[in-house]
Amino acid sequence: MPSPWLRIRDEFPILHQEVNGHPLVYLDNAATTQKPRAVMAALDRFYERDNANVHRGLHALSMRATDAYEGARSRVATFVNAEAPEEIVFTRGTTESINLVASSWGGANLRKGDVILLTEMEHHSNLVPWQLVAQRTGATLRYLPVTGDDGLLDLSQLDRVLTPEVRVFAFTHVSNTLGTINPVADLCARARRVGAVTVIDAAQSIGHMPVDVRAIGCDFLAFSGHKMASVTGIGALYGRKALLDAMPPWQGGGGMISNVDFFESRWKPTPERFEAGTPNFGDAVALGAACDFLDTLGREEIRRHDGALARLAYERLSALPGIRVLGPKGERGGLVSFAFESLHAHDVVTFADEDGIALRGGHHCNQPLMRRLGLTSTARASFYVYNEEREVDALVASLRRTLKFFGLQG
Ligand code: 7TS
Repeated sequence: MPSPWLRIRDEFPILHQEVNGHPLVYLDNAATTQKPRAVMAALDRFYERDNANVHRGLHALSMRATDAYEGARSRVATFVNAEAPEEIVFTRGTTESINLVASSWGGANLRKGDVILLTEMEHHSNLVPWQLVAQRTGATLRYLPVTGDDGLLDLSQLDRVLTPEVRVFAFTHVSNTLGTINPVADLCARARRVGAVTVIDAAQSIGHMPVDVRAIGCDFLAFSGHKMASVTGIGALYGRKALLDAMPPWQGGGGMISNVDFFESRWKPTPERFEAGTPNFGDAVALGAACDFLDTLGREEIRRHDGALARLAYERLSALPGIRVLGPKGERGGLVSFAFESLHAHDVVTFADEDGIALRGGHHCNQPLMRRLGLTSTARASFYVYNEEREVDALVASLRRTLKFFGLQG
């Protein structure tokens, strides 16, 4: 059988277009990835044949839709190596998954005197939900620092911050600004020793490398479908069953109750307890198809491919004048952020767009980290399975053109 990598770009129709008179070079994959034909076809097939509301009908289509939805749950469970499908709660994505944990687990378990431990490299979606629950419960926030330009977690500080008052330790697997891959299994083991619950933000790892919740040993793990070749509006929260079982609902409505009276109700078991209202079953099917697509490519291979492009970009960009390239020099996730001393990131991104290159510029929802690094914004190139070395060349050529335009070629 030919390798699925050989014709990978044919799987992504959107790549075959020109932007501003140049072939599109899509390097904004950390924001959202493109979707392969197989995922779009699964969505079409579902809506052309099986669509009906789930968990309520006794008719054929509703049963087929329910099977498709629960099949997707099982597929996602095997994708992250959960013990059971019940450990997968479908959500709108990483942000909603973290809000669910912070609101439901945090609301029920945190009190004054408790500490929520985060790191300085968290995305706003792994900061703000914890700030909200801290305000509600009287718990306080504490941070594990990041080392300077290398952008690693400062593990020499871990014993100082990971004290017995820490009830929950929430951290990202891969930083969306630095590209750092954190030692998540070690961090979970350390947290367990003080009895802290662990929450992993896997938004930037789930589509790029093997993610095995049992090998990692985490309690919760949050991710988004749209960053792993699936569609927007669907994602998941993995939660260890014993923890999910003990958590109260966070939204009320149809589908999550076993019995409702005028003054009180009883909840269904997990995961339905956390899925009030009609769930996003169509997009869940697309998420299951994306799991198949990524496993066909092989997640180790994806890690190697994306990491190699990011390291190449890191090296090539480091040779440009007046540039600061962020994050670790060696092993990194599939992205690289950079800032020029004398150029605003928005100018860099606008000039790249003229050359058909899609980058992201800004604070990447990492404002506290940016301040810590003495920056207000960076430009970022982020890679996925369909990117090629020639696209790193195109990026470097475009940046040279921009530097020349501003008289900064050194
Ligand atoms: N966590 C991390 C580490 C992220 O990179 C993102 C999105 C999120 C959480 C939130 O994911 P969502 O799907 O719920 O929105 N990051 C980015 C980014 O870097 N550029 O655009 C979105």
